Amino acid sequence: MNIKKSLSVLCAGVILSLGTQAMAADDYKLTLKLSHVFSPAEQLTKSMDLVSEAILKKTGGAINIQTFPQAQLPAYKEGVEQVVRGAKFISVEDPSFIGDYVPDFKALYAPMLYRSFDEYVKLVQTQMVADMKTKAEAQGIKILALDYIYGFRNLITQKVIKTPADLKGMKIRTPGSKSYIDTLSAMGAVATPLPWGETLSAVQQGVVDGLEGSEFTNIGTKVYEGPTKNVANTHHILGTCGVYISTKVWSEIPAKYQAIIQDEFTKGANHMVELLKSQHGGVVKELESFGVKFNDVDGEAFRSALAPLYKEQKGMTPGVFKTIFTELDSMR
Ligand code: X3X
Repeated sequence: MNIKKSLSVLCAGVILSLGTQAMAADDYKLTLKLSHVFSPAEQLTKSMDLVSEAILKKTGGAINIQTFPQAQLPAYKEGVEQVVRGAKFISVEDPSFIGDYVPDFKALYAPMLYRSFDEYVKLVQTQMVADMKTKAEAQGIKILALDYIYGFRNLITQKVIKTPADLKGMKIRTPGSKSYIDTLSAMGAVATPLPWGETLSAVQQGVVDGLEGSEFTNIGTKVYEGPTKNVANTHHILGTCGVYISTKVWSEIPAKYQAIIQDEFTKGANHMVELLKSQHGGVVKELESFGVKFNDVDGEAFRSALAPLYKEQKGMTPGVFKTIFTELDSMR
């Protein structure tokens, strides 16, 4: 076959394959199940629904993300396991649950690091966190977002808490990750891990003496209706969720749809951060109208009680905490 003919055959082949890919992309359909533990009234739930709707619309119906709140599907550690197993599944959990795969995320989610939402938002845009995301991908986890911030977590109890000594012997409910258990234990409490779905009944029945969570959790799940009317402003953890999908599933999504998915989850997080920053003052006033009382705490006493948690744990990048503190100091 002469060169001219072989070139035209080659071009025809390329056009055909591009055409097939284009057709494949146009015929492409994917349904993903998105799981989280938040309640219908909480902004995280609303934001996930808004993002999913936007993605369905902008992909012309190709990417259908079905959202499942309140742990209707596997959540917490089990939700992340679904992602690692390559399920057509999106897990929305805080970064401590990724810490089981990439320990540096436990450092990112360590207690009393951040003074504002913005500090955390800036930190997750640094090269340090980009490197952490690359490590997560090596474990099969594609991270689409890390900053669905739902507020600083404070102590929510019947008894007024001001110092670590006030927490002695008190059973405080936490989510099940080691980060929370270590944090509340270091603060002086008896950390008592429970899924959110069992938490309010455990408080009502006196199984636990209190819990910890943000004002948005307090108002959104009606914690304030129970006996725990005192909030101690420890700001011990910045509650935030990431959005995680299997790298295998992600790699099979056509690039044009990947771009839309990534863009919408990024925009969704930015929207939620700005909305909750603007809403916090009003939520505090609303909780006070329901009889909730807020008190400041001995911040220095809690900070020194938590200091041992800044010691690098097994598998963490050497100097990871030093890098975090340096980045945060550069913002202040
Ligand atoms: O993994 C996502 C969160 O860290 C879960 O925190 P949790 O179990 O205290 O739930 C927060 C509530 O707002 C859920 O309604």
